[in-house]
Amino acid sequence: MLDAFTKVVSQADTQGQLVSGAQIDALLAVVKDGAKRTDVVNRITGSASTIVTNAARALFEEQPQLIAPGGNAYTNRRVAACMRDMEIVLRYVTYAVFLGDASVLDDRCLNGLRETYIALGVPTSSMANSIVKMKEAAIAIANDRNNIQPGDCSSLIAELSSYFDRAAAAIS
Ligand code: PEB
Repeated sequence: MLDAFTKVVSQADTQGQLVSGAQIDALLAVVKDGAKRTDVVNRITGSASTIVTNAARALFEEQPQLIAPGGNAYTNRRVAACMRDMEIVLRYVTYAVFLGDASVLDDRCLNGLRETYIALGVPTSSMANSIVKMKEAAIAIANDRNNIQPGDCSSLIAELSSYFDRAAAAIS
């Protein structure tokens, strides 16, 4: 599991090079945005169950066949498994945002997940769709203009968005 700093060091080490000025500038930006980063994590964490519940509701409204007899999320047990999976993905996205690096998301959540879903008969495009829905909700909460101090959060929100996209792409 890497963070933005360990990643730069491990890449430099593999190449036997010093950490460059450009890399230091990029990491300085991570430090300067540290409060924003932790705030984004805190907001998503605090609203995690709302994000998951609303995304699941929207998914099942759009694709009612999933919860109808024969659907992969039919029966309460499977709906619960489905919402648990969504929460797991959301949790790993918050870890990635916290660290400023996707490796924890890749290694501990996404690695082999698509194959697992195929084996289980979980429709991967629907699962990816649920992640996109969580992405929209999470961004709305993290970037709520009525609730944050004025400032530029665009690069952090783009980074947040990229972790959701990465998760959706890995399974679809
Ligand atoms: C991945 N999901 C399921 C299982 C596993 C995962 C390993 C099988 C074992 C179990 O049920 O617990 N586990 C999950 C994950 C990690 C992990 C992400 C990461 C570290 O360890 N079905 C749908 C929807 C979708 C869904 C599209 C949006 O129709 C999910 C939710 N996942 C779903 C369902 C099951 C499941 C299991 C319904 C249960 C399938 C079954 O038991 O038949």
